[in-house]
Amino acid sequence: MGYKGVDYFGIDTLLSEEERLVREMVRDFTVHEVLPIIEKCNRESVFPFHLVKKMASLNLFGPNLPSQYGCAELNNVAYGLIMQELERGDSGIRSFVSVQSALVMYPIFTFGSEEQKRFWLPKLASGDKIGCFGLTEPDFGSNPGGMVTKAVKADGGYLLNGAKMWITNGTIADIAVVWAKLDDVVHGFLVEKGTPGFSAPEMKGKHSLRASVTSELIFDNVFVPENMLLPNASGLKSPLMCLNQARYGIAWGVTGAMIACYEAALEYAKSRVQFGKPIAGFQLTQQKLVYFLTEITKSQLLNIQLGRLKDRGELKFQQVSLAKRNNCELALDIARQSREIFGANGILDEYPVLRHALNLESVKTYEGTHEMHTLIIGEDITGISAFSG
Ligand code: TGC
Ligand code: FAD
Repeated sequence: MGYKGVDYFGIDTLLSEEERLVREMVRDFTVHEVLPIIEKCNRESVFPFHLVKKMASLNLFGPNLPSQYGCAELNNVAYGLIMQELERGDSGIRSFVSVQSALVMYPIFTFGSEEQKRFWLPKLASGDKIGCFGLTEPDFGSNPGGMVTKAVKADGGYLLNGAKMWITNGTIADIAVVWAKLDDVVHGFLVEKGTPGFSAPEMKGKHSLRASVTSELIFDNVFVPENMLLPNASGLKSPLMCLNQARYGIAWGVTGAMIACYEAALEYAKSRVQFGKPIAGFQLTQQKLVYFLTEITKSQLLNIQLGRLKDRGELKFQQVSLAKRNNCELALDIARQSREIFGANGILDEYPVLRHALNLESVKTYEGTHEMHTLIIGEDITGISAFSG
């Protein structure tokens, strides 16, 4: 019998048949294509590039975008389930799909001209082109509105100068969605790999997300033709709208990482004997396992409602913040405590728990730190901004 997942509350009954089928398909992909290779990729710090075409063949890129652009046109719950199953494998694989879908295809779909959509979306959906999203700068992470990357009008286009940092997929991307100020207003630009003055060196030395490419983007008088400006993006709100899509996927994704850690810890606890009995028989171990299952179940219910709200067009960005904040915090805690159940064995890459814990350090940080989401929700419920001053 195939892998059944964790479903303590019969949450499957809340899913449509199509949603379950999509989940099973990606579950199968993770079992057969990701889990057998991921520890090696992590150890060697390489992204498994050969999976790109396989993921494209399963329609995993931009899966909630319209079929006229080569996408699967699934609902947002199915999209979330895709993220959950991918991150049960590794946060780096989910990151790749998040960036391609939520941070590259979504902005082109939402802010692009019809010509840009027709040209880029089918190529990104088929994995023939890879994208990245450049918002964060060396001196502006939580506060992207302070960005100093700048575009100035030039004959037939724009000249771009500045630098981005911590950009997932940067080095392997064919196209970068870059946010820069033009006359002091944030705009989105599409910058192609190989454009003179544009380079994307890979950042090395990461203890986290090792199976994912992270890069700098450097713009030294890069000429961007007029038709590569995203015509319908204007102001910081435009990149922030993209972040909502990615944060939504992360809320679902990290539930997959929680499930991976819980299942590994449960299996280990039942077989590891100390003081004459399996460690699963000690109350303190059971307390941890019950805590993991409880938080997994709560996050699954949160995600479903999040998805249903999104499908009805009723989702507020502050609700996305609440789910991203909560689920990332819990996932990291579950991964760390799972590692403890393994004792010394927990530091070996024979088991997935420390890899997930280290990955989740990034996932809790990117797409808005825990503190940023606290302040976003805090502002929403009090009406008072506490970001500065
Ligand atoms: P603020 O004045 O609050 O907002 C400007 C305008 O935008 C509106 N807004 C949003 N709209 C849609 N979605 C959101 N999430 C929005 N947040 C704010 C806001 O209402 C306002 O609209 P209007 O009509 O009044 O103009 O802007 P601020 O400069 O004070 O900043 C707000 C803050 C701190 C919340 C924001 O900058 C923020 O979210 N900071 C965190 C930065 C972040 O998350 N960066 C992520 C980079 S990308 C990444 O990490 C990819 S990881 C990839 C992977 O998966 O591998
Ligand atoms: P800082 O903003 O310097 O924050 C440092 C600390 O100060 C944090 O704890 C923060 O919460 C706290 N802090 C800051 N301001 C306040 C405040 N007002 N009140 C209280 N506390 C505060 N970015 C992209 O644009 N594209 C990508 O593809 C991308 N991929 C990434 C991949 C990885 C592996 C990582 C690690 C990051 C990635 N990022 C990406 C960048 C990520 O979004 C930023 O790291 C994140 O937004 C935080 O910014 P920072 O690291 O500069 O931290």
